[in-house]
Amino acid sequence: MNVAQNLLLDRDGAVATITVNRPKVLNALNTDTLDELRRAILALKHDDGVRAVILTGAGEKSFVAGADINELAAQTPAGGREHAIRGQHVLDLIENMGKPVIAAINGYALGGGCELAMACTLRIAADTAKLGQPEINLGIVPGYAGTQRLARLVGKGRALELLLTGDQIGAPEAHRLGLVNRVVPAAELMKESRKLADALAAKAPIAVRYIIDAVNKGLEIPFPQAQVFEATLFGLVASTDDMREGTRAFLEKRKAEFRGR
Ligand code: CO8
Repeated sequence: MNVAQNLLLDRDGAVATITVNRPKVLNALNTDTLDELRRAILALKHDDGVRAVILTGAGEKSFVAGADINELAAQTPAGGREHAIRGQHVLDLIENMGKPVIAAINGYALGGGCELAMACTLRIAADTAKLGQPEINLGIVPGYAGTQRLARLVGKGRALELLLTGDQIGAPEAHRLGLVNRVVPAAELMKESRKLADALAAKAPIAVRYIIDAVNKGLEIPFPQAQVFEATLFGLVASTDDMREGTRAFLEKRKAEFRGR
């Protein structure tokens, strides 16, 4: 289904797939694409039938090769700040949509593309993928929170090396650094992403949402408060049918059927 000019949206059961569809410019994110992405994520967030999302790029060459440099080249200081804030907002929505979003990195994930992948819950890379933050080579800094998410994902020293050299790294190196969760043969990327999405879609949706929340929010507040936050979420899940179903299914030696209630 075509939901927008620059995105494809496919829905199969509980799994939705968003494909950034500007292959002629290696799926670079222009303002319209970011806005379409924002609307698609909000729609999927509020659709109870969707339990996991896969995000990928059209074609075999690129996931997303960054923000659209045509737009960046014409940017004013005030416009640049607004553009960065708008992009950060969209990536925040992805990170905190409360459902697992799997980045299926099918090629270049550079600059804003790497930032987009980092905002996803999990990252599976094709063995042919290349990742990096090349902004420094354009005389700019990342603007979609790449300096922040990269340092949190791979540590300060490794993040500074990638950010300051602007070097592209291959999928195996990205895996070694912890920048991607898994590397698979390119031909199996979508199959493996779907397998993982199906597995996550079968989990208890409220518990999934709380785990994502606990990790995302917990990392930004002092540890003792984060523990209280976790304990509160633990108490909240005790009110769900899914908790009763999950524990009963274990005791009855059967597979749990979670309903998100
Ligand atoms: N923006 C616009 N067009 C692009 C982009 C891009 N990011 N990347 C590639 N393209 C276009 C090329 O211009 C080319 O167009 P054309 O066919 O009209 O010449 C087409 O895509 C194919 O690209 P190449 O011919 O360059 O393909 P190659 O295989 O030779 O090279 C590369 C592939 C290495 C990926 C190369 O295209 C490249 O280096 N691209 C730019 C990567 C980059 O620097 N990305 C970071 C951009 S900056 C950014 O993302 C900041 C994010 C935060 C912004 C905050 C808001 C202010």
